[in-house]
Amino acid sequence: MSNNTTLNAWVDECVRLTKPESVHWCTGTEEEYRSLIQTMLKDGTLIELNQKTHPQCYLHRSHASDVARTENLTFICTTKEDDAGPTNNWMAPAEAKERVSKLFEGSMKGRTMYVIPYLMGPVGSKYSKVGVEITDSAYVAANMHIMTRMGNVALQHLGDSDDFVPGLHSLGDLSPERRFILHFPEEKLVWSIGSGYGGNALLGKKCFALRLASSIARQEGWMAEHMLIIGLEDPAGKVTYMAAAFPSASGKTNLAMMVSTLANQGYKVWTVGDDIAWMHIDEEGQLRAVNPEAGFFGVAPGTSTSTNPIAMETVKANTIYTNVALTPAGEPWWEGIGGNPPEGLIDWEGHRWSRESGKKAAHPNSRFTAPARQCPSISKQWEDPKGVPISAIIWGSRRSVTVPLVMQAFDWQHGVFLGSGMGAETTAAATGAVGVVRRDPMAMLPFCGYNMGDYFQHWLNMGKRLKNPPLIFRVNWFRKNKEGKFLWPGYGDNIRVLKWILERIRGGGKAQETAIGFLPTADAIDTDGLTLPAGAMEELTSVDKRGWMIGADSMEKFYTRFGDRLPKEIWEEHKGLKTRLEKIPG
Ligand code: OXD
Ligand code: MN
Repeated sequence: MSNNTTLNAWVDECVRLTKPESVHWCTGTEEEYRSLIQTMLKDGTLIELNQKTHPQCYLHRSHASDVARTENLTFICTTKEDDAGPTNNWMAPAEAKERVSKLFEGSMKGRTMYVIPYLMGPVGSKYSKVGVEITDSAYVAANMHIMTRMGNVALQHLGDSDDFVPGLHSLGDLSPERRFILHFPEEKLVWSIGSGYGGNALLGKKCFALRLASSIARQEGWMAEHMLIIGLEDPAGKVTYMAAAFPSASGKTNLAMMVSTLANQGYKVWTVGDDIAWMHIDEEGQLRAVNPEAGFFGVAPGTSTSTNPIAMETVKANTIYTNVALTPAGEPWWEGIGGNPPEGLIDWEGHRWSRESGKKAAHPNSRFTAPARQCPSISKQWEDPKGVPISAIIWGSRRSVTVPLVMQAFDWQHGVFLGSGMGAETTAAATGAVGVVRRDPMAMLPFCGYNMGDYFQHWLNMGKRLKNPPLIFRVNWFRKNKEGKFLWPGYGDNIRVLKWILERIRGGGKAQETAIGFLPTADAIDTDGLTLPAGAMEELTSVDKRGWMIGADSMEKFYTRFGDRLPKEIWEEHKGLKTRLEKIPG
């Protein structure tokens, strides 16, 4: 029980509905975390990893059909369908409650109900908000310990206010047929049943901090975005902060923890957040960002001491691994960790792995959950209650063709247009086909809790309120040549692109004005010490007229779906792009 009557009443209501055997109010202490781990080690939910090499690290294997976000089973439940918009699945609130309360009825029989008050955002920040998750999964409770500031600290922040986001979660029977992730923005409520997967079940993350928060932010005049936050330190020691939106599993954690290959020149990256940014305009008209989370829920495959040494350090201790493979030495293993798979490897489903099977040993969306505070590159400012001042906004996605390495928007409105029309190749972070290009505006397609036409308008309005709006950029580390080879080395060398962005922020950096935006000239990016294929920089900094024309057609189809809820400024920018492209000879 808490001292908050509204909260107690809601918990009672959930107890009546789900009928748990017992109720545990989480306090957020270390002892509580340890006892959750012990419970799961006993019932087989967790496997202890090698405690010598990976102290306090554990492996969880999920149900084989519960390994990623399920966008098709995720709904925005608003009274009017149009308020959810054409990009969200919609269900009327009454129908959603009626259908899904039946699934919650008695769903926690024989189970412990965990009540988890949690704070999204730094302690003591006026930007932070409280959520309370009720769950019957100890795995979820333990992950919430890492991902949020939870327990008493959240109750203290809440006091006797009723301003908290309740979220009811039950594993149900884990069947995809009875799985629903429901958001009620008008009530500020989440209901999730049938999945234990992070993005579906850790309700502070995508459900609250993005879907509901994006809708709350629009009403309150701020922004909740699917963005990492980094500080770029220059040779003089000055740090400039940037926020970057990338679709899921597209290298956000790698960029957030980048080890700069220009460290010898004095350029270094500090991590503030790797997934979500809450951004407010302060009294001076400056955009400031806080990371609402306290941990990283990162994609394991591809992470290695060469691609992301900082992440490898971060996940050495106090980490919960999900769906990675297990070596005979009791260590986690995944594709891309470096070296050959060891003899006797156990795959993510718990079976002996063999190369001949042709199967991946770790699930492509296997994850690590690790505390942010133990990240070697964590910024001194990461818990600053005021947030960090943002000087640049970056859109990025996987595009093997067309999109240049980097480009700068002409102005805020053009930058909003670039974000709104962003094409992205899909990844394993959600169920469904991988590698298909779809429009993923601001990398928020699966996470915007309201009509995206209104969302674009909100972005345009925010720009007008900013004294010095951050410059907006589009990057693409994933461009390939005709032979299918990456044209750009990526990872730590992306610092070279950030250096150009910093130069542009400071009024320098060589650039050419083109039909699609300001592009660096072929010699503008510092490639000192890099060996690139001949002509790579020219290809990476040129305009592919045909590719952009095709892109513009696909944008048009996408924008048309919003009818008159699409801001006229977006149509204006679209027309401007087409007109400029048509003027290019050839
Ligand atoms: C995530 C995602 O887990 O975007 O961050 O899917
Ligand atoms: Mn994400």
